[in-house]
Amino acid sequence: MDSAGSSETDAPEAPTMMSVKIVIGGGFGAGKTTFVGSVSEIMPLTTEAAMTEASRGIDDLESTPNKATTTVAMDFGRVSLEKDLVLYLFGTPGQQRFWFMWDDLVRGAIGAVVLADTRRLADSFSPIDFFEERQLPYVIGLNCFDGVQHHGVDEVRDALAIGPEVPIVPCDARDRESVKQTLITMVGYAMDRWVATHGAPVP
Ligand SMILES: Nc1nc2c(ncn2[C@@H]2O[C@H](COP(=O)(O)OP(=O)(O)OP(=O)(O)O)[C@@H](O)[C@H]2O)c(=O)[nH]1
Ligand SMILES: [Mg+2]
Repeated sequence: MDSAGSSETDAPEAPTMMSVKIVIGGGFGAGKTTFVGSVSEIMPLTTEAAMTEASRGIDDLESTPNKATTTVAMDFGRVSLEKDLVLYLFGTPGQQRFWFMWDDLVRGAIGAVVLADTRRLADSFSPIDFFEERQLPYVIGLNCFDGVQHHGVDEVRDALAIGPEVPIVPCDARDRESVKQTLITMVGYAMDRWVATHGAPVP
């Protein structure tokens, strides 16, 4: 082998950067915008609109009395998990009248986090159905409002009627490390699902 050839071979390979899209879903006020904002390395794009008197009686504000805004289109953020893996996060709107956006938001995603407020678990049914219908891998992030987990992981699994394979991760949407751990679980689960379905490593 000539010297020119060998120097080419010896040159360290530049790491291949991989970027993936993840959707953050969940019921109204489950903490989706907070989740994206606390982990994003860029100033998150948000589409918050003030909640008006007109929403009283339609939106359940009992569990989040200080909530003054709601997402009307999406949240967008970016976080690097490893030096060669970048996640693009798309938070969905929680109010049912904006759910027509969800079909566009999930396009191209490798998986989803369903944020659940354990005081209002029933709000998670529709998001779970949505991701199951589309066969998109999802994990449940149990957002512990006020640091309290009102139900254990097994209770939540029973209540939501989800299989034993779906990871349920207690988290705090306001805490960057906690959000990061939830995302790591999501990516690992999506990769496992890929291997199980395709019988081959993730490309
Ligand atoms: N105490 C506590 N408050 C939280 C937590 N996560 C979110 N919040 C608060 O709960 C409220 C709702 O949070 P958002 O992040 O706007 O919820 P969302 O799911 O994006 O809401 P929509 O887009 O309207 O569906 C805000 O006032 C947050 O500050 C949490 O883990 N603990
Ligand atoms: Mg929001």
